[in-house]
Amino acid sequence: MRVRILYHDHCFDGAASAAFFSRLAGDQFYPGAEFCFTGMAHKASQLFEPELFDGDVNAIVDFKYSPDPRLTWWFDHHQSAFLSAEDAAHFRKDTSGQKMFDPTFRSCTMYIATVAREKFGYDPQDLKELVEWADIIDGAQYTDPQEAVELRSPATRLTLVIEGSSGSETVQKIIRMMRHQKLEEIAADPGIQLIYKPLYERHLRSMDVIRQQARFEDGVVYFDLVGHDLEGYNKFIPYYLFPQSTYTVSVSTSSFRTKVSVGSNPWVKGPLKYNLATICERYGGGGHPRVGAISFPIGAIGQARQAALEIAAELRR
Ligand SMILES: [Mn+2]
Repeated sequence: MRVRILYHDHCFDGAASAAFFSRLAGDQFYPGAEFCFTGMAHKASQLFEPELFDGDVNAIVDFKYSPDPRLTWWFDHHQSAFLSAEDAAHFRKDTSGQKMFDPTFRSCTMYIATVAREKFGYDPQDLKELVEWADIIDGAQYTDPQEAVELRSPATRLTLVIEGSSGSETVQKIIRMMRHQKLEEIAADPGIQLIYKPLYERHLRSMDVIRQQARFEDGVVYFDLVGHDLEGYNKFIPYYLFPQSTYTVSVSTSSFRTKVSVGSNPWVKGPLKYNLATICERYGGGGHPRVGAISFPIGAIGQARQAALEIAAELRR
């Protein structure tokens, strides 16, 4: 029996969701199953190639819905969970009881853990730390920008590795470790340390670059990282540098896309004026009310910059 798990790649919550779901699946439903993981990224072209669903059981966690009949399980908490109105209608007709969506959860890991406990009576005590940290990280519940940026806890150091490592191999190694090991142990693993060190240097460099590039005006921090190869920078750096800011808009590039990121300062108290997922959806992107993104094709830098400038102008109003 092979269980294929598609998860949101380069995201702590995506990795933790994959680890938690694989434990639920192995302990409660498919004993002895072999788990295979596939990291999913938002991109401008087709998301789900048909050959992705190659398991006896196929699951998607912390990522968009697919109407593919081979999909067995689905858990997501993103406001923009459906690629189309047809997909949303397809989900509403589902009768399996194994496709679940609740955008009120701060993290998909907490969502899966809650459903596992309430619906399936599964409550693994050894994964409590993982679930709590996923909720802090994905829900931006850090005490202050220092906690998020200075990387003093194992979970924040692992976040740097998960967000910054190239390819999916390292993230999948971490997912397999998350199934049974403490975060402290994983972060201290010599193989993970080897990847962490250069990423930490890059993290420090990204702070310098953002400090140089950023323009702060009417509550909005705007910066352009095109040419700096810094996609996956720590998204709390702008609020560490500009604690009085409310929103961040940035443009960055990677090997497979040009990305506009739109975020809000989690330490600003009270409701925000704009829903960032809704703004990003207008440009073909999505996310959550307080953080969103838009993916453009490689090379579509002009188009991405125009969208970013328009959004920054809107947020300054
Ligand atoms: Mn998530």
